[in-house]
Amino acid sequence: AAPRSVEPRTGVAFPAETSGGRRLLGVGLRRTTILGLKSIDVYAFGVYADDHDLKQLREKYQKLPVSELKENAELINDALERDIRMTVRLQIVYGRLSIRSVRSAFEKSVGSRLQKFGGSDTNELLQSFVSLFKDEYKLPKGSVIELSRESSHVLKISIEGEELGSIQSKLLCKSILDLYIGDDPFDKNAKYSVQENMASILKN
Ligand code: DAO
Ligand code: DAO
Repeated sequence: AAPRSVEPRTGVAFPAETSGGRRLLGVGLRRTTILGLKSIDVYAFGVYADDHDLKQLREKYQKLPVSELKENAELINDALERDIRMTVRLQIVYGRLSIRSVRSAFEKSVGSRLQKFGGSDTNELLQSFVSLFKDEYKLPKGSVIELSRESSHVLKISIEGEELGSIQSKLLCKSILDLYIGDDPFDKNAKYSVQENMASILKN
């Protein structure tokens, strides 16, 4: 079955395919709490992957039934690790996002994953990426950001179709994707849908 393409709580719609023919696998919502109290919806997101690249994993998983693949942690691990082109498309729903708060949220969320996967010496990598987020950018409601893992683990970031920069780092690519499909994802239903659709692509 095709994945749902509208994030239900925000009404944000995602194209079935994104740049380079990557296919939509799941949609979700990133929320946060401010002042430890109020919950806000920050952005809706869609997770995409290149079919052909995913099929690298076919040989390894083909023998398992879809029902098992949907729950298989190793499959997610391979999706995070391997040279598979993927994109996370974000659409901002919060109307008062400042670049300063994006930077500090990023340092927290991505920073914790860099530490989890890379150990202690990751601050320079984090700062080199965060330095791309210049104060003069604006992210009004509706803005679209794409975080893409290109071939050979190049992370590319674009806002409204304009490339902001790219950096080659397997660790950074993995850490960002982990926010959406890893162990403690922003939206469990989104992760579940991504994995279910990966499983069915591998069986086709
Ligand atoms: O206005 O202080 C505030 C709350 C801002 C919350 C920011 C969360 C940012 C999450 C990352 C967004 C990435 C586009
Ligand atoms: O939600 O915590 C998170 C991670 C969000 C990653 C988004 C990075 C977007 C950066 C855009 C910067 C624009 C100046």
